[in-house]
Amino acid sequence: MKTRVTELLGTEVPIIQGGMAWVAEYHLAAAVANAGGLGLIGAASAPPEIVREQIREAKKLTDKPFGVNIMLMNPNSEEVAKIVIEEGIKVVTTGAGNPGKFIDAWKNAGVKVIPVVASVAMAKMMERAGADAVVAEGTEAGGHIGDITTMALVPQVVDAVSIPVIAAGGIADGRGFAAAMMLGAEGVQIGTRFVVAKESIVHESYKERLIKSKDIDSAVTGRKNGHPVRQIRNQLTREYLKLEEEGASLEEMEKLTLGSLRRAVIDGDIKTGTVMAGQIAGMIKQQNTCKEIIDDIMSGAEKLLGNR
Ligand code: TUI
Repeated sequence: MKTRVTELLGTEVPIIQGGMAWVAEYHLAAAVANAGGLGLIGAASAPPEIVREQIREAKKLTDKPFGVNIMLMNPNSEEVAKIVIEEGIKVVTTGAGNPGKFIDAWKNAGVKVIPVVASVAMAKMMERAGADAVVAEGTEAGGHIGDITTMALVPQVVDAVSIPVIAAGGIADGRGFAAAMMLGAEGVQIGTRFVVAKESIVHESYKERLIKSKDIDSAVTGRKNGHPVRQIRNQLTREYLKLEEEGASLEEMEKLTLGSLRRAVIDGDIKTGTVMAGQIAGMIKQQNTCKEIIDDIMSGAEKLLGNR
């Protein structure tokens, strides 16, 4: 399937992988790239030199295009922004903030820039700043989220900008892909289903928790402090939400979340760790390879949409 997104990215299919903190490391990014999508290394809060290493390792595993996701709340994001240029990365996606101050430097270096946005206003601002496409991410997504659902956000962003729109949040199969296309998107970003990919280095306990999860199993922490994060409900979210309710200080809440994503993803502590996942986790029933995931999404979508 060819769209402006496959043209922009040089991929076989218009599917990009979410730039998930701790999860989106080079094995996953290379596996998605080799399967025909856009793999991404999630820089998250990693030290800049680790990001450079990750990029170099991914290059050893694939000759297909892959990108880097820059999490803008990371105080090191300026250094990471330079590293992607030095390493010849062709595509950058950004999350959790406004990448405006980096866009000119990336464009001058020939890097395609795809900010993740959660509102029409942000999408328009990014188009004006020179973005090549936007990911419109609905509140169904895992991790740090906005307020608007994918169903309401995507068509409003499509109407507001001329650059291609990639839909994200709540998409994990061919039906979701086809629905996104019907809303005017020209590609999708998939996170949660790739967490459970066979090539994903995520701890088995985390993957099994997602496979076991139901539609209503996620909770959103941090609504009060302005950093809402969707994750699977567990001991951590119950304690965190109780503190939030009681009006506890940020420091108290940070004690719970310090290192909590690593604890879940690497150590498999799904009780006191942060088990980020989207609302679509309830639909994921098994581990598959990235190639099986992408082929399943595309064949399901093509049955619904016809060959394009
Ligand atoms: O960024 C994400 N998802 C993430 S980042 C992340 S790391 C993290 N860990 C713990 C606490 C908080 C973050 C985990 N998941 N998705 C893309 C996304 N971006 N969703 C929403 C936004 C967003 C929000 C505000 C984009 C722009 C924005 O603009 C605010 C501004 O600066 O104007």
